[in-house]
Amino acid sequence: MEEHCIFCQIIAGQRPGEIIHQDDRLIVLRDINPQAPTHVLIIPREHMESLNDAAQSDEALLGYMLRTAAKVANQEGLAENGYRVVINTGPQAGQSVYHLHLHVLGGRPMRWPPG
Ligand code: DGP
Repeated sequence: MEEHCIFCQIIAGQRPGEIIHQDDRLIVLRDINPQAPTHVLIIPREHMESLNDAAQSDEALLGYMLRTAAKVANQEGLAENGYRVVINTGPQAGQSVYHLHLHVLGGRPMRWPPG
């Protein structure tokens, strides 16, 4: 746990958060500032600053995060119309919380390319 990390604090129960699913490897949290009708975050319990820090030993975890994204999207009723999975990495991509997380967004039409 990183003491000053918002997501580590939520995982540790030191900060409130709407957690809709959790297990031994990750939590699924509703985003506090949703950018779509459904906007959830898939967050590994282990602190890792960004995708850049993922090692070969994290490959199973990364795959599990993606599969969880699909499962949650289905549970949220997004499977038919579609949804988007995003990992912002670094300042130009708009990463604001430096604890790896995956966004799952859906419930409205989306444009490409993203802004
Ligand atoms: P990113 O910009 O890709 O690093 O995404 C960080 C997301 O985390 C952003 O969409 C807002 C969300 N967020 C920041 N602080 C909190 C918080 O305290 N609680 C929750 N639920 N979400 C947060």
